[in-house]
Amino acid sequence: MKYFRPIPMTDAPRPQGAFSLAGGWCWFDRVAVLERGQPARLIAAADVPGETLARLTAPRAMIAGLTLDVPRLMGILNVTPDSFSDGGRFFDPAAAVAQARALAAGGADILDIGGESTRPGAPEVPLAEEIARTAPVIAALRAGGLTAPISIDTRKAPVAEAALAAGAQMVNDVAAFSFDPAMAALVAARGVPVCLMHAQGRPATMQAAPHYDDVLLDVYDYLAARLAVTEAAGICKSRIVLDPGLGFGKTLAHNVALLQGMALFHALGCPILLGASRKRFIGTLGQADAPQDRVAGSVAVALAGVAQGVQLLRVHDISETRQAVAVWRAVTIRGKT
Ligand code: HH2
Repeated sequence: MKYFRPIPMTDAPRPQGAFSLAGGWCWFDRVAVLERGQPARLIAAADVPGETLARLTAPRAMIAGLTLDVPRLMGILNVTPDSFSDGGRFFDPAAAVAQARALAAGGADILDIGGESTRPGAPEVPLAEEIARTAPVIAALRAGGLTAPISIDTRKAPVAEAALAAGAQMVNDVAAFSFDPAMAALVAARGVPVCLMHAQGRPATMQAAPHYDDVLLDVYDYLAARLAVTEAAGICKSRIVLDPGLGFGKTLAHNVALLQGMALFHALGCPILLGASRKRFIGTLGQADAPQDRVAGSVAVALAGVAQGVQLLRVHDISETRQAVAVWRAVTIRGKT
């Protein structure tokens, strides 16, 4: 099987005959053809098979009311005692509400609220507890007039259902419907967008010995398979976001390979979400032991994602990322600021 990874470019003017990448801010006129066990080779974009080229170039539909012709920021709020970066800081509902408002005021386009840590080694949170952590915070935000879209970060249908009833309008499932099969029916019935993320293994054991034949192509195949299952469950492709799941059953080398090859995922025809913020591989590369010391490295990864046309960045540090993306766009994409 052949895989087609566009080589994203941003400098202006866009040459004649170049194609828009997903209707966004990048263009491409060359594509790397990848095959398992073979060296990559470059071809002209015009020589990519028609269906793949159509998926690579088609503008993406709005997600939760957000157009995706510019990079969008998803602000992370973990209402947990044990998340790897912000665990315990926003466990108190009043602190969570205040942080959500601060993220929105700082420029978050959408908030991602979770009540179960999925850090390596994390234990599973009982259903009732996860609902009690998340739904009241979402209800309080809506009661207080917050209008920013909210996504619920959960693997469990009852948690998603309670969050949607409280005012969320998107589901972010790090298990891509493989943990709770009832998720697909819920998302289909409610007509909400969903993010499907790749993970190898479950949080409790996923970092024990992750293994891939070819991490980029294996993750691509997994996401393609989950996309097919999700569409078969009656969920329209225009409501599906895909995420390679950095840090979920991945070594440093795996994370780096995924980031370097990120543009491949555009060939699936859906918006891409990148969640690298403050993760351990950034600490390893940037020599920063504490998650809160990984902000600059996280911003660097976010910009690397934007340079490959990634539409959604899931980050803890909204104002720093917002500023970096705004400046990067101003100095890189002439005529598109
Ligand atoms: N990463 C985390 C949680 N949810 N969802 C998506 N779609 N992509 C990600 O990369 C992702 C995610 C883990 O980060 P965080 O929420 O900060 O920590 P914890 O799981 O410890 O609460």
